[in-house]
Amino acid sequence: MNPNPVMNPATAHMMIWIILTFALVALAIVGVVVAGALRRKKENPAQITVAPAASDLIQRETVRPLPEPVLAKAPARAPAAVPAAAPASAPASAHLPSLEDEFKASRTLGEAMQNTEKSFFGRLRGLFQNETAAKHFDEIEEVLYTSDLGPQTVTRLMSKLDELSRSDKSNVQTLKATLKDEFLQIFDGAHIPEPTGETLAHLKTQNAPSVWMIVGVNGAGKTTTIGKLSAHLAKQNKKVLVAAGDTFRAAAGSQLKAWTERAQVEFFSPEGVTDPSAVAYDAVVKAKAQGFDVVLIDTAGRLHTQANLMEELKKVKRVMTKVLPEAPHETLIVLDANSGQNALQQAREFHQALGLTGVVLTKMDGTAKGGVAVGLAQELKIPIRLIGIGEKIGDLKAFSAREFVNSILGEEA
Ligand SMILES: Nc1nc2c(ncn2[C@@H]2O[C@H](COP(=O)(O)OP(=O)(O)O)[C@@H](O)[C@H]2O)c(=O)[nH]1
Ligand SMILES: [Mg+2]
Repeated sequence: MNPNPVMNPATAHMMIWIILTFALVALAIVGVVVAGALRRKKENPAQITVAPAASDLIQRETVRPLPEPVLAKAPARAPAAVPAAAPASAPASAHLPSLEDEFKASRTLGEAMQNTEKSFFGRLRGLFQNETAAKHFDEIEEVLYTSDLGPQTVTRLMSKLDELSRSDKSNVQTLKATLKDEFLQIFDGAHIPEPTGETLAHLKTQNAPSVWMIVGVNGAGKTTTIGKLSAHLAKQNKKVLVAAGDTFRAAAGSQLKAWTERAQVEFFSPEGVTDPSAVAYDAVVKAKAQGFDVVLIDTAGRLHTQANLMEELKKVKRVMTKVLPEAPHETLIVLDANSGQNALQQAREFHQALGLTGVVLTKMDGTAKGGVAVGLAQELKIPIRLIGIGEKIGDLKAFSAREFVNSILGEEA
């Protein structure tokens, strides 16, 4: 008789096989499902990383490089991270020198012009450094005629040299002294006083507010100059308002804002106002009401046509007189020293339309030209007030005719 009344051994064996088979099939199904799910995750990670992808996008937007080339450079871009009240140890500002250091590190005109050996100045300097006299007269003549001084200036200088006696013409020191004297007289004729002390010279800051309108073609250096100028004025404890009057180019406002943050002065760009005259008008109203010392007004350098630009600028100038009859106290044209005789032409046109009170000559560092400084004084009698000698905030100097002439001729100041 079978001791197990429930199941005989053959049936039990079969049952075990059936259970094992089911378990294997179940395992296989689970395996296929898991593998499928893993593959889907791999192909489409966004399904499982929605939040990081969004924050990534925001971050990318924040660090997108600003469109203006100048903003890619240290002085203009970094200020956003350096608010006036930032602690000195703020890590974002660690790579930026302090304004004080930048001012201290800025060069003299002579140093900035060291790299201009091939320029008109460099060639003239070279002639006077080498005292083998005899053929000097001809060489000077050649250098002058191939310079960007402009024909009127060259004629004036040459006729002065021609007056010299035969022996004087072969004396390097006499030639040099004669040219020096004539250059200085040309600058005197344009009423360019020598700067005194630390101030950026002879610009009208005695009215409160003093309104300075900055004009010139695109790329000449208007916005950069305003940035440098505002820092200089702030250093002299002037309360400065910078108005974003170049409403034509989208990037112009942000470039200017970055400079004002670096210079730690107030930026004025009313939301949604696209008319530059309205910006200028409102800026002067604000400056008057809030006791600002100086208002700097940036302007567009190009509109649809040159005639449009001039009309627009005339209007900007006109509307300000409704708030302050004598405004703008200075209308300064910014000219790129590299543009040679074109700079003279630009100055002529702007002067005719706006009545300029002075010139800011930029990029004197490393220019192969620069003789235009003399041409401006000789032909237009517009005083050169400031010179730009680099892209740093301290690279703006009061123009000194004496220093300029000395560096042309390779003399110590
Ligand atoms: N080397 C040098 N570059 C300058 C000087 N002034 C301006 N720049 C550069 O000239 C370019 C145009 O300047 P920007 O101020 O935007 O000109 P804007 O169009 O007249 O406002 C920028 O890349 C500036 O960094 C200067 O004195 N020296
Ligand atoms: Mg600009």
